[in-house]
Amino acid sequence: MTSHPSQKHPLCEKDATKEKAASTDVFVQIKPYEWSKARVLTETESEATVQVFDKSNIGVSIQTVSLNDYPHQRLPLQNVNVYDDLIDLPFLHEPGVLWNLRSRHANCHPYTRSGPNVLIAVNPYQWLSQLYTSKEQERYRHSTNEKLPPHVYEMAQQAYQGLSQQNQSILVSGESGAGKTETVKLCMRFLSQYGDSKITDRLWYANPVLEAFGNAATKRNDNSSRFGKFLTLQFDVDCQLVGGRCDIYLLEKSRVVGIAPGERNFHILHQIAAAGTVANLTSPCSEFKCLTGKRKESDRSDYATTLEALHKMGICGEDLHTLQQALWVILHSSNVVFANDDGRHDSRAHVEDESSITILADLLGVELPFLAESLTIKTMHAGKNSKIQVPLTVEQAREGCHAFAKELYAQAFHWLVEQVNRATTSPNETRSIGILDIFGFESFEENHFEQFCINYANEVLQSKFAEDVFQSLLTEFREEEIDLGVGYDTNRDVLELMSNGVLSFLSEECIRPQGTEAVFVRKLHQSYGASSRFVQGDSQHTFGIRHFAETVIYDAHGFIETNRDKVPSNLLSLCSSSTNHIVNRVALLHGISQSNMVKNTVLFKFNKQLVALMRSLNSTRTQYIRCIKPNLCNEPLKVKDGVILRQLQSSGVVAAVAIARSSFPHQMDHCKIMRRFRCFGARLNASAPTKVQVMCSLVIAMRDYKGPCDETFSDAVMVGRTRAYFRYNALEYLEHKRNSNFEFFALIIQSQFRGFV
Ligand code: AD9
Ligand code: MG
Repeated sequence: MTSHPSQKHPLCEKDATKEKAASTDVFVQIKPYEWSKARVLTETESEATVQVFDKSNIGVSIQTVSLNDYPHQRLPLQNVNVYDDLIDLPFLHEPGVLWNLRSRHANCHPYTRSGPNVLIAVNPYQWLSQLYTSKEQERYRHSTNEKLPPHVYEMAQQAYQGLSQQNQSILVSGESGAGKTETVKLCMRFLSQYGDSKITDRLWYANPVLEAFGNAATKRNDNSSRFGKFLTLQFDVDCQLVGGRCDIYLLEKSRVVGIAPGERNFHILHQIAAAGTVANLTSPCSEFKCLTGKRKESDRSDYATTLEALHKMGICGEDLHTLQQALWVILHSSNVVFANDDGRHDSRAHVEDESSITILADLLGVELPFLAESLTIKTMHAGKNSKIQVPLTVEQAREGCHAFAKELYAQAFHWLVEQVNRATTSPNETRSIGILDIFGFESFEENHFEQFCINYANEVLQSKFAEDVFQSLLTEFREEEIDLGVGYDTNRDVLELMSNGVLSFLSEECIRPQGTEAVFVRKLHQSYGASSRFVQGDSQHTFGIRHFAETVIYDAHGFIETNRDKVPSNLLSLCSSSTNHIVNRVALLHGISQSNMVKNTVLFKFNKQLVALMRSLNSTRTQYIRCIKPNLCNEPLKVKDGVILRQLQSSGVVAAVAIARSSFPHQMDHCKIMRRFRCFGARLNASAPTKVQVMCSLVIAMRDYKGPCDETFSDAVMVGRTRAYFRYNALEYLEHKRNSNFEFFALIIQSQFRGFV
């Protein structure tokens, strides 16, 4: 569907008038990820001299571009209208998609459809209040025949309407700071219309609670969610919103003890330290080693907001006190310093300053000597009934203390999620809308275990995405009465490499007492060396995977320890003796499962969660929201082409549609075909052409057509009920021929004109 006039970018209007004269307007790839509009001045087989235009459509330079360097160096720029739906772009190529998104973004239209089930949301980084008024909500709620501009509300309303048939889900993805969490909140806000305020308020208050405990300031986002979330909104038999619950994935608990420069720990730790609410245990923030990063003026008042939200969730009194104490344990544990007497790295450690653990013992409700011993000595089984006590080195003691703090934070978070779910879940669920807010594909200079897990989840979700997009295309073709007769590439081989390969070899090394990462990588290489998806690394600790988005090289250092996720047994016994029931959970939940080492590994547990998630998603109708960052400095109205293109690729938007359209990537509706290619002699009724009429005019227009593999018209074009689909070169051939015709007529007119003179 073409956008209404107010949505047109000024550039596009200018260009539309010039379209006939500017016979060879193209997108040229100046460098990777950078496309510019240009006009071809002269052209040979291998290169073209072009006038390049800047973003304001002003010719800025003349350049010679080699047509051999990039496969799609020169792509025709036809119909520079701005479309609400990428599917309507006559040429589905990256610069075309980019042009469309960029133009919409400049005009404060952050949302664009890509087919019936996919919405692209380019983060506006400014609150476009006019888009989110209650009037707008009403408009989308009551839209029946009117096709409204693409919007998150449209997706939410479609999900709601679909409830009468089956459960629904909306998958929101994108990289950090792309706007996933805000988008989920917009969906929630829209769907809150269908519930009474008592329930919707409670659901709403779950957000500040989860964000206080699960979010932190990072370099890319001041309020970055450090966990994945699947929110299930529950509806009763009358389709009224009656409650909700959430599942969480992969909390980044390592942040508790290690923060990258310029980042902060979880908000709640800063907040509680700033507020200092536990009698006799207060310390200024700066005294806690785990609270690095800039101080926020609002930390103290934010804590008041968090407390209010906790109260709304029913977390108060003794429960709140227990939770606060657990947080203080984490803060104080970061201040414990281990030392040894002779300074040798392998000699026995002791706690340097006893006062630091006096507070800790108090908070944990255990005796001071017991705590000191648990932190510095490990008990090992020697034979059946005897145990020996082995003193720890400074390094080992520090690592044990870190493992304890991380696990305690994770357990506090899980406990909190249970309480939130208890407060918000309804027993009257008959239908549901699931909303997934999950980290997008990651590829950094160095990629570790966390990136592997995140990318594994993204591959799993991508396989569903590609299947759904392909299915919707099949439906479209069925409606067009076309038999497509093609399949599509799946990413099954990557999933097999990641689950059967990485997951099982890593598990093997995790349970082997002397397991090493080098052996894990070697086993992977031995079994998958021949796979096209496996890339050999340049050391014995690195390996690469060709993901659907791009190739990522992983550094396997730390894979085993992170995956084992062990809390030392001496600290587990300490936890079971604590008077704090959240601390007890560390021993109860972590300790029990430790008896089965494979089942306790991070990847095993995550895989199990993913399987459950996919099972539940597969029983729903799924819609997708792909959030995109327009620039890396989080500023409104700024667009960096490379940044957007990279995300389009890694979110699989263009790839998935291209997979689906691989055989017939371009399309045009019947009326347009008749209008556009009338110059080839088709004198037919252009306002309501029939399929046969369109077929006839295309046959005439393409009678000389020969594709790169000698295809003729019948191989290159499929004419459907309302539109025709073209193979890669076919539409280009028609456009080129049409432009040549115009030039020819222009010459005749010119010569006649000269004759008159
Ligand atoms: V992360 O993976 O949790 O680090 P998200 O969740 O993708 O990330 P988030 O929703 O937190 O990003 O959005 C980042 C920032 O973008 C917000 O703090 C807002 O300042 C900004 N944002 C996001 N969506 C919108 C919007 N619809 N309108 C205006 C927005 N600003
Ligand atoms: Mg987020």
